[in-house]
Amino acid sequence: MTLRLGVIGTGAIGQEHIRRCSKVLQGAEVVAVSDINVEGARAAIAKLGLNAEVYADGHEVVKSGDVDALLVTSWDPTHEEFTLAAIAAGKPVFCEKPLAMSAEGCRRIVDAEIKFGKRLVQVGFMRPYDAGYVALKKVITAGEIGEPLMLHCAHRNPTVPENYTTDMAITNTLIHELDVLRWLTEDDYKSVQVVFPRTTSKAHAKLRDPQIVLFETHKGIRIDVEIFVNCAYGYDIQCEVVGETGIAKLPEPSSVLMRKEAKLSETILTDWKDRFIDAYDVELQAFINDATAGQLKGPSAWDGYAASVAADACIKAQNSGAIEPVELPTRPTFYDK
Ligand code: NAD
Ligand code: NAI
Ligand code: ISE
Repeated sequence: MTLRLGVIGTGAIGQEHIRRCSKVLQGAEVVAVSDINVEGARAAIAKLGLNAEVYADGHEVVKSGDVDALLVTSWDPTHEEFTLAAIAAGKPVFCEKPLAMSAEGCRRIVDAEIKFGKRLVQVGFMRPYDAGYVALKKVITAGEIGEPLMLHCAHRNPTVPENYTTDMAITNTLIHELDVLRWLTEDDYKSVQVVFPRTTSKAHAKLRDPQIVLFETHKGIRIDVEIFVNCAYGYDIQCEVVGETGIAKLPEPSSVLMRKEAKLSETILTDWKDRFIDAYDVELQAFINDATAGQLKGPSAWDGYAASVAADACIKAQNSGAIEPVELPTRPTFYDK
């Protein structure tokens, strides 16, 4: 059976996901697309030689009788609306991160999904599908460095557009760490503080960059994450776990070591599309397989909610300068594995 996909949002990642679902992965075809920029949507499918229907309104994609499942790849503030519409239509939905702009919005999705009675939502947290993070978790779980005590992480982008604001460093960027570090440590956040170093001259007026986010978890692990989205030199994701008996570090993406012009060098990637290209393939193939089988298993609406509960506390901490509690309610049994 071929899963017929409708894609809402044909920007950067929408085009990437349309390409991989049509040309790389098995078991799916893109039959409908939509974007508020209708010409952009048309160009996106023409570029790939696809014969998908183009709709002016994402809700038409959700309702279309030709569409079995949805990919929501539009701007962050639109995710909640389209995910709720997919649940109301009883269709599986892969929603890019963040699931919604606040914990409250994510909770509405969780409640709607529970009311429907079956998992319909997978959130686009791809790092748990990345071979490097999987290898790192294996080392920790095997007890090779003892119990984790501290994590030092960095999320660096070379540059961001002018509409990127200080809170988006949390909701749009740190949200990946907020999810993957829960998964990696099998722990939840207890409190958070945000401190601002000297701001880079490369940041636009509405952005304080870089930021350092400091967490304590329930087990007492201390985590520092540097978010630096105008770092200029590349797209660089770092994660170092300090344990009782050793240190484990996220592997660097492989690259050729060059000796040239009196320099020893390796290339650093500059684009998120390339850094996690394999992980996106694996996460979406899993979504296609699981949606076809009628049982989603990837990052859930609850994971999206848990990340947003922490994100809300981070934004509060950005504004207060104080240590803010992170209060995650008990997970409903509906989300037990
Ligand atoms: P983008 O701006 O390039 O593309 C977004 C597209 O959505 C635009 O074409 C826009 O016109 C369209 N859009 C906005 N509102 C819409 C609506 N209501 N209906 C239909 N289309 C709508 O952005 P992007 O870089 O592709 O990011 C899209 C989403 O993907 C964001 O939520 C972002 O957080 C997420 N993302 C995730 C990753 C990741 O690593 N997991 C990477 C990039 C982007
Ligand atoms: P983008 O700006 O390139 O694309 C967003 C698209 O959504 C645009 O084409 C825009 O026209 C469209 N759009 C906005 N509102 C819409 C609406 N109401 N209806 C239909 N289309 C609408 O942004 P990008 O980088 O593709 O990001 C899109 C989403 O993907 C974001 O939520 C972002 O957080 C997420 N993302 C995830 C990544 C990941 O690694 N998982 C990486 C990059 C983005
Ligand atoms: C983007 O939306 C992503 O999700 C990327 O993975 C992240 O590195 C970047 O900061 C976001 O803007």
